[in-house]
Amino acid sequence: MSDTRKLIIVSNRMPVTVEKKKGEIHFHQSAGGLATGLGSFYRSYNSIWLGWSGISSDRINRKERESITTKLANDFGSYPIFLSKKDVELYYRGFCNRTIWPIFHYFPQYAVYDKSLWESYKYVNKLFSNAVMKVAKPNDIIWIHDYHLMLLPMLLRKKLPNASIGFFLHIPFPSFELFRLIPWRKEILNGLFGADLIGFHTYDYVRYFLISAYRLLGYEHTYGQVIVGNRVIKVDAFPMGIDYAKFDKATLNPKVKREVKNIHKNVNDRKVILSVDRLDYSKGVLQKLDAFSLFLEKNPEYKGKVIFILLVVPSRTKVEHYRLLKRQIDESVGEINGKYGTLDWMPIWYLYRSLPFHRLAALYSVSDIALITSLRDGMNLVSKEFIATKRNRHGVLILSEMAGAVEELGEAIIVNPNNREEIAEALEKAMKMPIEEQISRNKIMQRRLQHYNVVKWANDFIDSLHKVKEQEQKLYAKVLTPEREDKLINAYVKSNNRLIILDYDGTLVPFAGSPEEAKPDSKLMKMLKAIANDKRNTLVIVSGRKKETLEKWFGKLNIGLGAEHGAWIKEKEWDMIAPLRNDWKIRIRPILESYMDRTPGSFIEEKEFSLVWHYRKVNSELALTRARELKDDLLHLTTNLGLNVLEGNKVIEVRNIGVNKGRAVLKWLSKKDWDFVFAAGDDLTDEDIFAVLPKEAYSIKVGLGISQARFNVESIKDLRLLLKRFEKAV
Ligand code: ADQ
Repeated sequence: MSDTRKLIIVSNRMPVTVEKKKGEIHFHQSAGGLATGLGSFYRSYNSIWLGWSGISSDRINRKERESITTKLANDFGSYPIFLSKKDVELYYRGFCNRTIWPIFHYFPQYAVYDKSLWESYKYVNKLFSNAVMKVAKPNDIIWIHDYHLMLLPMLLRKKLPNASIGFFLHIPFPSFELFRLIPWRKEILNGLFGADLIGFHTYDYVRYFLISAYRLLGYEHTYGQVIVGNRVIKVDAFPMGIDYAKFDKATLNPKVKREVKNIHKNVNDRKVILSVDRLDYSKGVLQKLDAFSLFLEKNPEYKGKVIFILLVVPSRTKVEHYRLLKRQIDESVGEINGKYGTLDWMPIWYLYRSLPFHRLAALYSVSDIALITSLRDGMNLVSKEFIATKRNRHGVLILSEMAGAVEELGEAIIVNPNNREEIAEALEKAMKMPIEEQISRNKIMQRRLQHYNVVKWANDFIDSLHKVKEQEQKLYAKVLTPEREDKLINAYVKSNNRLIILDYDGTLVPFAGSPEEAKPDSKLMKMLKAIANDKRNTLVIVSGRKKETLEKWFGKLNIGLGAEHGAWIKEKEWDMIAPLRNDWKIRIRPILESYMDRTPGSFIEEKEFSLVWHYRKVNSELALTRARELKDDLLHLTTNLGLNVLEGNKVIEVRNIGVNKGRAVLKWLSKKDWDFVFAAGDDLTDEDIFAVLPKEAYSIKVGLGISQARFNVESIKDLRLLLKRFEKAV
């Protein structure tokens, strides 16, 4: 990084674990996907890592606390957060692992919803926020990891409005139907939206998240970009990679070589199936044991010729479902070994412990098959590590279609973890797969993994974070600041021939459906009247509404009107902009009607020269799908009929080509030599106005977002305050 900003990484656990044994403090590097993944990356930056030390604060005194902090800062570039036994119980074992983990892994039957756990989650997120604030500078880059800290982005955003904040979720983001079960779902989403960039492993998780954001908070997105107030938030997929070179080269390491020899001695020429997982119900360990048993039953010729190495890493042993699972695994292994084992052959070798790298790599290396049957898995790094260790060598990966890794490892044998027959058949297929085929499949996957390794992943994430910030700055560059507003008012005061063009819905009043709900309030009428009565002003309102509605509302004011997006205009009398046809309606109306019938909450509005399908009140996902389908259906027809299909704010409108607000505005623009031109609008249809204005005109988009307008204001309220100044200026 060329600038002096720090990179602050925040995760539940630091890459170092602190332990107290027999009164002495020990430090050791933690295992686990994240620590392994980021380890190589974060050292290359001017960075600091914040996280829980792993030791409960009740077990250490103040002096120990200080010495731990100093040692971590000096030797590991880390800053510890101390949690009490109670915090760990309620926050970590509680809300994180009894509420979020089961819901996000599609185990709602295991989830508990308990206010005291939620309160603790909020409290610990605040502790993290306080800790970050002790080290952070206003413009630092902060990268927050995983489901333990989903409230942290917003807590930090409130204190550091200019910081670049990224969030990455390592576990799946569930479908809306699951996510909505959590009583505090909105608070969680709001917490995440404090980040500038929200990253997931796969595009599916991105979609699920965006749907939840839309349904729960009403946030819409364009290509994964969400605008909230004056902020731009990007949501995107970054499939986490591994430290490829480390695994690729592992078999050259003498320690690994020795270990490989050892294993070979014990295995003889038997085939080895390997299973590596943390102890977790989401990993489908029981399912693979069951499938292995079925495989032996169906293929008795493999009895005595295959060994299943089951490596299970202890995890969350104090949470009840994990303890139960451990018992079930023990029983299942015992049963299978009891049923099939002989005096000189034990089908399953079961290890329940963590292993040092060289032993894990040796296991990857000697195994013929890796069997991964996660019921849900954010990514699954084990599958990638296995493939990386197999450079130029054979080995077959059997991978669950429920693991995020499947997106990149399509050459593996893909299985549904709930289908025991399919897994048993996959084992058989893997056993029989020709060596050349194994190598050629692996090569394709290796190229991919080598290219998008963990460093590239991390760099990609940070680069995207910078880009979002730049984009936000660009949008912000157009915001009508007080200084710019003063200049505009100055120009207004000095001019004598002013043209003021205003859109109506979404610009002067909030969107509403019926004319009754949307009619102008008395304050607005008073202001428009005052502006119109100034002899130097020509005020025009151009709207998509029918001419009858505009006439009713504004007919008595001394202003120009454009109705139906400019199909009709009124200076003194209403007039058609050009000879227009509407005989096409007979063909288009039945199509819109069929959509209306199948889409509860939608309705059709008929204007003289257009037909509009409104879907504001339709269930949001259905609305998006239907709107897309309808546009596709219409596009085929409308080109031949000389029609245009236009998407407005929750409407799709069909009308004659050549009718648009810009064309109507040209009528007024060409009338005089104006010395002040002003236009304000909010949606796509107003872009046609902005497009025809002279360069020096003051064009304003209400709301942030990409626009041809020169300036943005944040809200209708801001625009009305500005217009109020027109009224007041003399
Ligand atoms: P995990 O659920 O921990 O990670 P995984 O992605 O497989 O799952 O990572 C496990 C890591 O632990 C691997 O790097 C592996 O090498 C290591 N490991 C496994 N067994 C070991 C053993 N016996 N001894 C030592 N090390 C061992 C979470 C999500 C995943 C996501 C990762 C990263 O649940 O879906 O892939 O984060 O984002």
